Amino acid sequence: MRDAFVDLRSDTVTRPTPEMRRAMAEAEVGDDVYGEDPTVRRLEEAAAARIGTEAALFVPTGTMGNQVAIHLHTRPGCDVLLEAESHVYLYELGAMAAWSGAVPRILRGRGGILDPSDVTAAAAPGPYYMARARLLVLENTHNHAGGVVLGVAAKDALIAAARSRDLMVHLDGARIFNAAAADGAQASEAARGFDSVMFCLSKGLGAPAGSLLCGSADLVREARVVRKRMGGGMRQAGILAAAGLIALARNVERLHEDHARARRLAEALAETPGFRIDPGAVRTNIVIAGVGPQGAAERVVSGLRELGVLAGGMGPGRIRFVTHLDIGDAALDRAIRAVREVARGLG
Ligand code: TLP
Repeated sequence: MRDAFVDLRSDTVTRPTPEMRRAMAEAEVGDDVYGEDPTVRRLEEAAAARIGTEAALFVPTGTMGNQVAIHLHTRPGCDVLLEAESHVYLYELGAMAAWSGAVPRILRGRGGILDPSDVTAAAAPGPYYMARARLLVLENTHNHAGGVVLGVAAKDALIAAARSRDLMVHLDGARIFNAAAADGAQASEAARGFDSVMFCLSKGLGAPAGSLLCGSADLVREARVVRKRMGGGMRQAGILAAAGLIALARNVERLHEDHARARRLAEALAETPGFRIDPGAVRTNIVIAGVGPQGAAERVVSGLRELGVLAGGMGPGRIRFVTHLDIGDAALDRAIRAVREVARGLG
């Protein structure tokens, strides 16, 4: 039934490929809480190799990966610096406060990218009775800003600013492979310098579930304890890890195809009356267009749905389209036709 739709709400909506399903069916498994699942081990090793860290830990979701890291890098009562529209702040339901007693201190970036001088200013040493930041969290690509890429040089400058104030640095790299592909870099370069990096298998890489928290062997040893405490100790998780291994092996090098389709969609939107977007700014698989006037976003989303195309509302006056493994050229053409038809109705 859902196959009747062109689903551009998120890259999380992909279904496992036949190859993934076969691998899942045949996966060698064991109890991962006892450290006995060979497929999970293989996935963790493959992830650490890709990201360039000593070790990695398989976690059920990106949110859990971020929160395990935040828990390890903070103490109750300390501040965490993060961008105002970051996923950790907007979509993780105050988890850093709930799990770790940490307090978010939001900094406003430009198009999702923080200015290093804002980091140094926010974490300037003060008297003992003033709020103290311990951690900086960055996001690459930046989802809410429209799949914005934090380039390697800008990332290095932010990490240097954080180090100058003795901050730890975590990367929400849910879409780090999209960022690296668009930047012409390796994921390990995009990941270099962080104390911990989380990336998701369940987004552009097309796996049904799962994320990895990557870092030093010591960090991952501690992370395993926190994951269990948060209820994330999965048992025969090799069933999921098997799909993740296929995702890493097959679906990293193809991400530029999603980016090209996203750009094509952005160009079509730019030419359609009623939509506002700079297609040149679309470098990865997320396309966020402005629509006006007030209330138009909901009308566009429901109009598209009637034409068999699913997009996501992103706050007042903004719509998000995300390309992914299950969106080929024909599906994209259908989405573009639907956008044009809905725009005619907006008048
Ligand atoms: N993003 C989802 C929604 O929650 C918005 C999506 O459809 O894009 N970091 C980033 C940058 C994310 O975009 C997401 C999910 C996560 C973390 C959380 O991953 P999960 O959903 O696995 O907890």
